[in-house]
Amino acid sequence: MSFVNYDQDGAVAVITINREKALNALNSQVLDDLDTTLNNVDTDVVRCLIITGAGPKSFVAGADIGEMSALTKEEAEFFGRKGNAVFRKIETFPIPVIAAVNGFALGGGCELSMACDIRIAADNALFGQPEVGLGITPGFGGTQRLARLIPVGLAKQMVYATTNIDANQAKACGLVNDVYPQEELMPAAKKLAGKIAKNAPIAVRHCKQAINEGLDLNMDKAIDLEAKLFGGCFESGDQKEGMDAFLNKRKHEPFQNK
Ligand code: DAK
Repeated sequence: MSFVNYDQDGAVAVITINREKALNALNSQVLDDLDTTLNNVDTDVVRCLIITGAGPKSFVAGADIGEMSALTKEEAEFFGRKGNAVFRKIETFPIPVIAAVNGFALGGGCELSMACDIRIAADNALFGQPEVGLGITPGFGGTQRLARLIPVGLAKQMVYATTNIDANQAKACGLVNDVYPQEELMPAAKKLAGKIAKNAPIAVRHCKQAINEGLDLNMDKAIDLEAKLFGGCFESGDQKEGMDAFLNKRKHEPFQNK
């Protein structure tokens, strides 16, 4: 049995962390299942992924505290590396990934959402990094990605004081793009994913790479990276079709990913 469901509908696929009884907490098996699921995504066909949690209450309530409680230093390091490798796989996944945050996004759950390109939330979402209350530091990127996504003082308060923020506060500080009533979250996520999937896939992938890698570079290097990725779109069928359609005042044909 897998703790991760995968549902593909054309160019959009939904990954659901499915361990509802434990509020979708991430144990080793969930991380392994997530890794395997990601490895099996057919990125020739799928153009946008959505990650969400099973049930109405929780996206992911963190790493599994029961499993972590008994770890030795070496095992904890291994567990941390496993989680970080999966989260990094999501962050660098060739196609965009949307987190549809449907409730608790605590600890590893907040961190999972931050590894995604875009976060949207249901109005019951709650974001936080409660780790220091458990005697540990955030270990799946929480000290790094949070401070890059929201004002650093607020990130520090969330991490040092374990202050949680609700969906509206998350929107106000830019952690999520939009907030929806619970029942509207997945339709909204699919609509957004569909919009992304309709655009030229090679160009979208290159944009993801340019933005993510560019953020770690100085502006001269970042612009150089952008130029390379811009050039990389040319001579593709989709570039020719997109521009030809504009010049001839017609709607472009569906992009072909080539
Ligand atoms: N782990 C394991 N089980 C969890 C869980 C978690 N994080 N969160 C909830 N559950 C389980 C509960 O134990 C309970 O199980 P049963 O008792 O029914 O068997 C079930 O889910 C329902 O939870 P509650 O009964 O507590 O539900 P409530 O609505 O009353 O409360 C809650 C919901 C989300 C407020 C509460 O469950 C809660 O506070 N959960 C823990 C949240 C949390 O502290 N999350 C952060 C976990 S620490 C690192 C790598 C990774 C990490 C750190 C370091 N390194 C390598 C350095 C990551 C750390 C974390 O994510």
